[in-house]
Amino acid sequence: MRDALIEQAVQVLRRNDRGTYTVPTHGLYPFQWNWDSALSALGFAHFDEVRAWTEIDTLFAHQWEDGMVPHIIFHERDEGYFPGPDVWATSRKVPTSGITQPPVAAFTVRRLFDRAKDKTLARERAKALLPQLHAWHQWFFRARDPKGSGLVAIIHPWESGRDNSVDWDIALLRVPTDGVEPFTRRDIQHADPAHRPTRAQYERYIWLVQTFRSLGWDNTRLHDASPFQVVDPGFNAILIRSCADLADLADQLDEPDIARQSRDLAERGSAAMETLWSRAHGQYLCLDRTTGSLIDSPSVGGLLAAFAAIPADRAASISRRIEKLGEAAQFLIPSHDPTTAEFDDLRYWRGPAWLIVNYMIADGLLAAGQSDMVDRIIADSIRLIELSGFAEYYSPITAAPCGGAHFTWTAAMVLEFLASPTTGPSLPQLSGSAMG
Ligand code: 9WN
Repeated sequence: MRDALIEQAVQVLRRNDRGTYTVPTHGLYPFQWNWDSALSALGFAHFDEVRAWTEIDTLFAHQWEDGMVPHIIFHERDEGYFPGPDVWATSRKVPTSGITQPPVAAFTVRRLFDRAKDKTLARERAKALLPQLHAWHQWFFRARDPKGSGLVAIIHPWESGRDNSVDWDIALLRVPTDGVEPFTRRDIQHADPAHRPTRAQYERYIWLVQTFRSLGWDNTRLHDASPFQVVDPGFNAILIRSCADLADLADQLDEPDIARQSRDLAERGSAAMETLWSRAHGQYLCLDRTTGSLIDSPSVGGLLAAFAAIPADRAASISRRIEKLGEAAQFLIPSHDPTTAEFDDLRYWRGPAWLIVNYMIADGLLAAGQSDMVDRIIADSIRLIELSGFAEYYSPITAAPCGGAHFTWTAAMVLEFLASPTTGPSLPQLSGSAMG
């Protein structure tokens, strides 16, 4: 069974490979997405290290001059996705969107580097990427933390990667819909509308895009101009982890300045993360920066905080939270608490389980010594694959496959879970035969 799953995962990656980048899945998402690519490279590394590095190189070839790495790169024209390049209108030679996504790339690069069989190649590629990764991280603190709080805000739900999470509901109501140009959604032609965000949410997503576009995508203005500014613990944990990983990598690659600056950013972020802790929920919560209040929404974003180094008692509490969620769900980890009224087991980020999130939480909890919970998360992830294939996401109640099929990052995570020396502690090592 394990070898068959590995073989299928490799096939999914090959099917979505466009040579120098991968699409998340055929049809629904026909371009390169930022954190999809970064996480998918981990999968490629199991059978083609050169291809893994190329995925990251392509992503960073489209970094903006100010340091931002965009969330979508529109390498080829395709009318199957909305909003396409004409809506974003960012005036790039190869069109891109104008917002970003969770900065998981430095974590990936460090992992590729540490595990590399071809050390010479890894050194060369990592060394070249180091300043670009650092520039992106610095951009975040400049453009999305203008008051120097140590934590960054997202200014569009799409930046979080958890597009329609319950976390954004109240803040999103502050985004108007007047003046939104007429549009036709394409996503609901590929996926079940009951699994996707609502029309009312899309109108607000597009209002934000139009507003940022009218400001010329000038990142010195967008943060303050946005009526939506949310500090997401999951997003910040990814940034903090990436800064810490970049610091270690920079030490190994003899770049002391990048190492020191990255370590400072990670330390400041970790200290500030404590302001997001909720004793009542036993997990971290989002902060609405426009009101200054924590958002009372116990979502997986607050559990993903474990991806960064957090105090041991916090990690233990998060582990207990996940255990509790497991009493109401058959499959870990629901993206929202199943005991709340807002939970919807099929609708995207309002309940379904996502393997990439499982992977990052498991990775963080493993480092924090929560290995029993890690084993459970990995076992549930594999059960989802066995029952429902390589879907975009799954009902945590029934395991029903949702969204797009043959999903790239889901396949990459399966390779990580089944073939990885660091995240599959209780699973015996595989022979390389199926990886061909
Ligand atoms: C908008 C590609 C992306 C993921 C996101 C996921 C979804 C896009 C969409 O798909 O978002 O970026 O159109 O729904 O929410 O996390 O990167 O897989």
